[in-house]
Amino acid sequence: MPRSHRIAVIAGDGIGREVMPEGLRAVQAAATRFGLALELHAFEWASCEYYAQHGQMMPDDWKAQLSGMDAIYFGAVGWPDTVPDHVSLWGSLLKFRREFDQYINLRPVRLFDGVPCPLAGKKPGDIDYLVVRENTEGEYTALGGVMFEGTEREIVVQESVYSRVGAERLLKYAFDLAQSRPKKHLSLATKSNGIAISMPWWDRQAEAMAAHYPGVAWDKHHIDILAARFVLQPERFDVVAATNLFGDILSDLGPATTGTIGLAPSANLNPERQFPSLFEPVHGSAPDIYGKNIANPIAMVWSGALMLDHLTGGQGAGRAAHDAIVSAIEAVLRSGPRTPDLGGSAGTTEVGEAIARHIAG
Ligand code: GGG
Repeated sequence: MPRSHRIAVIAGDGIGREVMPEGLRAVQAAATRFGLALELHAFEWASCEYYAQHGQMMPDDWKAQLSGMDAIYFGAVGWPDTVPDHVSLWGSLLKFRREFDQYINLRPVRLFDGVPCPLAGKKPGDIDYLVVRENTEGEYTALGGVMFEGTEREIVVQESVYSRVGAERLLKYAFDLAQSRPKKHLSLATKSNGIAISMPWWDRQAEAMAAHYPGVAWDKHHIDILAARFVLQPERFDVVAATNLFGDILSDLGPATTGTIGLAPSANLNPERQFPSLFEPVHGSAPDIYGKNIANPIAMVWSGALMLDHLTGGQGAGRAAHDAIVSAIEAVLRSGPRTPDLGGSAGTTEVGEAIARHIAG
C-alpha cells in the first residue's frame, strides 16, 4: 500500500486562520474522492500569537518538527499591531523558503469565466500566465546596515544578491515550463537600463539559457513597462521569469487584473524534493478583514490543488485531485456564492462548502 503523504498545516495569522479550514475541506474532499492518503499535522507556531508568548515566531527545533513532511500548507503571516512585518516574515515564511531551498515561487494568474474583469474587453483566455519568481535571494536580503543612526548624516545600505546558481536554476525551470506549454513563450522582467550591473547580468543569463531552448520564443521587458503591459496587453504573456521583488510585485498586480488577489495561489517549490515545498495564497493575513468571515478562500483552495499535484509528481491521483479542485473553483466562480471582493455577499465558509460539494461530485 502506498504510504500517506505527510502535510504540515500552518494556518499562521489573520485570515490565514479563516481560509485554512476551507482549503483543508477542499483538499480532503479531493483526497477522499481519488483515494489519496493524507496525514495532516497541524502546527500552531509561525504566528504572531506564538511570538507574543515566546519572543520568536517558531520554536528552535522547527526544522526537526517538519522533518519527514512532504509538503507545508501555509495560510498567512503578519500581525503588525504586535510584531513588525519584517520580523514576522523573516522569522517564519522566509526561513522556510531559504532553509528548505524553495527557490521557485510559481504563481499562476488566470481570468476565470464569470468573474468581471477590471480590464476593458478582456475575456477568459486573455489572461492566463505563470509568474516564476526567484525565491531565495535577490532583493530579499538582510545584508546591509545603518550608519550615523539618528543623526543628520544617517546612511542606510542594503545589498541585493544574485548568484549564478540562483539565476541559472530559476531560468532553467522557467524555460522548461515555457517549453511544456502550448504558447512556448517566456518573458524576462528586467531593468537593465537603470540598474546597470545586476540587471544586464540577468539579461545575459537569460540569453545564455535561451540558447538551449530553440523552440521557446523569449523577450525581455523593463519592469515599469512590463507592469503596464500586464494591464494593457496581458494576452502577450505565458511564462514570466522575475527576480524576487519584481516577481512579488507582478504576482499581486497580475491577479488584481483578474478581479481580486483573493484568487491567487502559489507554490514555493524545491523542485529536487530534498526538502518539503510550501503552498500558500499570495495574499497576506489582511488584519483589516480578519474575524468577519468574508475572506475569499479560493487562493487557499487553489494552493491546495497545486500541493496535491506536486505530491504525486503531476500524475495519477494527485493530478486528478488537482483537476477536480480547479473544476470546482471554475463552477463556483461561474454560478456559485461569492465573497465581497468579487461583489458577492457570501461568507468564507459558504464559498468553501460550495467548492467542496462540487469536488465530491
Ligand atoms: N500567504 C502569504 C503571506 O502571508 N504573505 C506575506 C507576505 O508579505 N509575503 C511576502 C512575500 O511573499 O514575499
